[in-house]
Amino acid sequence: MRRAVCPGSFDPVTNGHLDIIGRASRLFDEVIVGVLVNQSKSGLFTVDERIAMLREVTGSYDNVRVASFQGLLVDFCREQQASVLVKGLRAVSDFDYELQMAQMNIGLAGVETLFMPTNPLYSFLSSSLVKDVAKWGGDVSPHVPDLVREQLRGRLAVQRR
Ligand code: COD
Repeated sequence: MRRAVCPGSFDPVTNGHLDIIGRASRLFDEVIVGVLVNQSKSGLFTVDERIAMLREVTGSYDNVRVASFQGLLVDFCREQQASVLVKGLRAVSDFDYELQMAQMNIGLAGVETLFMPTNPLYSFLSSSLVKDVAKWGGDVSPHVPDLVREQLRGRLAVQRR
C-alpha cells in the first residue's frame, strides 16, 4: 500500500492545506494528515479542535485519516508505515527550509518528500494570515472552509470579551 503523510500545524486548516491533501489523496492509497503537538507553542486552537475540523473537512475523502504526533516526523512516518511526506510549496521562500527538512528526513530515516506546487489561488495563504485577517474582522470566506470560518469567529469573539 502506498501511504503518505501530510504534516503540519493546521492552526487552523486552510483551503491551501486542503488542496494539497486532496491532490495527495489521488496519488496515494492512503494519506495521513499529521497534526504536530507543539508543547512549546500554544496555538489559537487546541490540537483536538484542529483534528476535529480536519476530520470534518476531509470527510469526503475515503482514504484520508487524521492523527496527531509529537517529536520527530520521521518517527510518526515509521509508526504509520508511510515512507513519503507530501508538502506544498507556496514560493521560493518556502523552499530553503523545506529542502533542509527534506534532506534531514532522508538522512534520518530514508523518508522521501514530495513537493507539490501550490494552487496559485492559494499561494499567498497561511494559517497565520487567516487568523490575523479574521482577528480584525476581515472576510476569510474565500480562504477557509465555512466550518473553520465559523470556528474562527467564535474563538476570536471569546478572546475579545
Ligand atoms: N498552499 C499549499 N500548501 C500549503 C499552504 C498553501 N497555501 N499552506 C501550507 N501549506 C503546506 C506546506 O506544505 C506546509 O508544510 C504544510 O502545509 C503545513 O503547513 P502549516 O503552516 O500548517 O504547518 P508548519 O509549517 O508549521 O508545519 C511544520 C512541520 C510540522 C511539518 C514541521 O515543523 C515538522 O516536521 N515538525 C516535526 C519535528 C521534526 O521532525 N523536526 C525535524 C524536521 S527535519
